[in-house]
Amino acid sequence: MHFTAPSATPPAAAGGEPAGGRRPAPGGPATPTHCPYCALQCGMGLAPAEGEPGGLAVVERPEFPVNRGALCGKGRTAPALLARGVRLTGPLVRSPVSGELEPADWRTALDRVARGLTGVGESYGADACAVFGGGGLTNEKAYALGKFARVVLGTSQIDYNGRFCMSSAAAAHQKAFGLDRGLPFPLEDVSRTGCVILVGSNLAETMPPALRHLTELREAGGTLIVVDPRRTRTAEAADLHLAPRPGTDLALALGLLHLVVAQGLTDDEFVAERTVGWPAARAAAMAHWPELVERITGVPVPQLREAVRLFTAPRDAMVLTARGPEQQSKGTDTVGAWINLCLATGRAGRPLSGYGCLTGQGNGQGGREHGQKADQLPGYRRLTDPAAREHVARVWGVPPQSLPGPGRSAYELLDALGGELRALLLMGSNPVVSAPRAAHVEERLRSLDFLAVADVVLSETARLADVVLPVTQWAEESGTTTSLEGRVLLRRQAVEPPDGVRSDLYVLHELAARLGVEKGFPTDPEEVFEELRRASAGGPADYSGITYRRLAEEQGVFWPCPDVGADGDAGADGSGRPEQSERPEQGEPAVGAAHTRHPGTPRLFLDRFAHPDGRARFAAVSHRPAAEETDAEYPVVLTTGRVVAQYQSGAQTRRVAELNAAAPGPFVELHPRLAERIGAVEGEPLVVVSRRGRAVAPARITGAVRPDTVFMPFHWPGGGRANSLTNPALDPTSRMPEFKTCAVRVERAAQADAGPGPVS
Ligand SMILES: Nc1nc2c(c(=O)[nH]1)N[C@H]1C(S)=C(S)[C@@H](COP(=O)(O)OP(=O)(O)OC[C@H]3O[C@@H](n4cnc5c(=O)[nH]c(N)nc54)[C@H](O)[C@@H]3O)O[C@H]1N2
Ligand SMILES: Nc1nc2c(c(=O)[nH]1)N[C@H]1C(S)=C(S)[C@@H](COP(=O)(O)OP(=O)(O)OC[C@H]3O[C@@H](n4cnc5c(=O)[nH]c(N)nc54)[C@H](O)[C@@H]3O)O[C@H]1N2
Ligand code: SF4
Ligand SMILES: [Mo]
Repeated sequence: MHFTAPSATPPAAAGGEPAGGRRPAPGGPATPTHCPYCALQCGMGLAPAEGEPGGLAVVERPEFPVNRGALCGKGRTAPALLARGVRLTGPLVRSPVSGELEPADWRTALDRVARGLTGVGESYGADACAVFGGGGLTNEKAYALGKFARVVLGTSQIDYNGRFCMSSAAAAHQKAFGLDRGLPFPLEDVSRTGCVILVGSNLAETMPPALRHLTELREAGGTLIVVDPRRTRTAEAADLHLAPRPGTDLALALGLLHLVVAQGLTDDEFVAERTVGWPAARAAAMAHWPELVERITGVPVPQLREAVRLFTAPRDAMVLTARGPEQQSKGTDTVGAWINLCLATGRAGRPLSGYGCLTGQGNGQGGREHGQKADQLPGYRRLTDPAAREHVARVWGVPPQSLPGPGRSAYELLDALGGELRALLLMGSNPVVSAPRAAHVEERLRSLDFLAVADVVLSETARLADVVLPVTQWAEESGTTTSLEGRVLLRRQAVEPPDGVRSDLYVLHELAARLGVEKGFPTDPEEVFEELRRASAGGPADYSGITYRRLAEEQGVFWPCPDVGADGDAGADGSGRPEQSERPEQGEPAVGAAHTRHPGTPRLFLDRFAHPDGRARFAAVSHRPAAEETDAEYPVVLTTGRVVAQYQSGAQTRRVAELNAAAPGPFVELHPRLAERIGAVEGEPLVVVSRRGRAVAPARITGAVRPDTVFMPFHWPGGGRANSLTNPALDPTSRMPEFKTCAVRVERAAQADAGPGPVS
């Protein structure tokens, strides 16, 4: 372990460093940066160290307020992926002779990708070329990828894995508040409120350093309620654990609101002054009386009452959701119902109260703001908004009418591969493991005329490609990410990449040139960011007041942060003034002696919500069943999620020895009663069968899961792949697949082998 003591900590944030990155000599000071993995974006330092994996040692950065030096095992071991032998170090091109991926030089590989894309475009039209991005890509990459799709390929067919992540919360945020930022307040506020309801988040495993804020909340006398069908490590830390049947959170939230109304606990003044739509939402909640909700969710009425008591006793309270309630075919309505609870009780729109979504990927927030989502343009602008098209087209130097309209959502895009979509450029995702109904998606990927994958490792999806482009990793390049708090952060280069590796920005630059666009795709991340500032200016997610220099000096900057003439430069659009928008401005521009600088906006909605009338919208929603309910043939509910030592599709973390030792493979978590019924034995293989497919993994018997539910983590490919089973039923608004509930049957492997053949 190369995790060193705080004494090795670099000077605070190293203000005044060259912004774009530097290459320290061994023994030199650490480069302050952020973790390559999840949305917490923990601050860390990277110190040059001979003999360490990747030539770097991770050191603490206690001054960064979100994690205060603490890191989980993934962050601590991240440099292991920089080592040769683990990652890709040269392009691969599929040989027409052997049919295998073989080493090639960059020119050959890029020529091949350009030919693949133009060939399909010429034969089938621009929309036959698709692009798939990732929420792990920096803002600069996400921005450049969206621009590449729309300007160079001229295709409407671009979406990204964030659709599988927080799209339901994003849609609910937009509806309720008129603006979507995961947390409308800094994470630190969580420790100072009175009560937190954490819905379907296993923070103790998915963002371990954040657990500290919940511990502090309880130490200060606040209470924590966790809603999860499993008694997770996070639930263990709660005052109250509600364990609903997966897919029933909507009924649960409505039931709590029913009790709030029945007990006269609504904040009528807040509702009258700051919201719209209460009568319809109230009526919907009144139809969900406690006994009915107990029947749907399995949560006893006394626990519902206790939850309402804890939530309404203190003046301040928060609801935070994560993937549990969101990854459902009714995720948007479900999140809307939880927001209703905040609005009706006046626990929103003021300090230390409100609703937030715990976004997942390293740049899950920024990745959804700058144009890789099917319906969005940079600055969180809508692709269908004529003014937005006009503004972005001007920055891009193209006519607004040349910008394609919205395309397919992630699963719909993957499902259309090999049909209307003939070529795919994929950057920053591994859908063979992570997409719902993965065997079908894998088959669709195989049926493409042309597949190019840019990745740092040879992922399961990269293995299917015609061309694999090896790209640089976080420590080898600079770029910005936007954390779950909406805090824009600078990751700085700490080492040189190996010879055979290029950046994603280089890939897009070279491909654009080959496809006839010589300008507009710089390879320097800071140059891309400068353009992103202009493109985002005046939009909901306004970054125009943020510069690399500022990010190097401050502990990140919360958007919106319009350019108010900071540092003496001209306004972002060159006019000296950012465009006006209907966005609320909570931040007070700091008045300095020499210049003004917008301080960014740590807290949103304090005075008004972002709808034109300043009011929040209640959601008039009612419970509905999951897309697939259990029946005699498939009597058990499957839910899926994560373990602490593996990240996502595992493409990266399965290559890190220490993490693999901690979490070596898939498993099926089941209750002793279910185990007894099917004769399951701890550690022995179980077959889980759904209408989409089957998976085999050892039994893990625990009283921590509901007896009617089994849980599988989704980090592994092959026979234990959870996504062989999952249901691609989509939420009608967000197009989020229902990862969190489907119907399965579970059998002992020996027994299943004797039974009916596999389903497809
Ligand atoms: N170790 C690790 N950390 C990660 C990641 C990782 O892959 N590994 N990924 C990152 C990313 S991209 C994301 S999106 C976040 C995800 O972070 P989380 O949302 O915390 O992760 P999950 O394990 O998917 O789901 C959380 C919990 O939802 C519960 N759940 C399942 N079904 C339901 C339901 O119907 N209702 C409710 N209320 N709960 C339910 C599960 O039992 C699980 O404990 O984690 C981030 N951090
Ligand atoms: N059953 C089930 N399935 C799920 C979920 C669930 O809870 N249950 N959760 C869903 C969620 S929330 C998410 S976010 C998705 C995530 O699933 P994926 O989209 O598969 O996410 P990763 O495994 O992080 O894949 C990222 C890939 O990009 C590569 N990569 C990393 N950084 C870069 C970079 O800078 N450039 C390039 N070109 N490549 C890079 C990595 O090596 C890796 O191969 O999974 C979804 N799938
Ligand atoms: S919690 Fe997330 S950001 Fe922090 S070290 Fe772990 S993976 Fe990295
Ligand atoms: Mo995610």
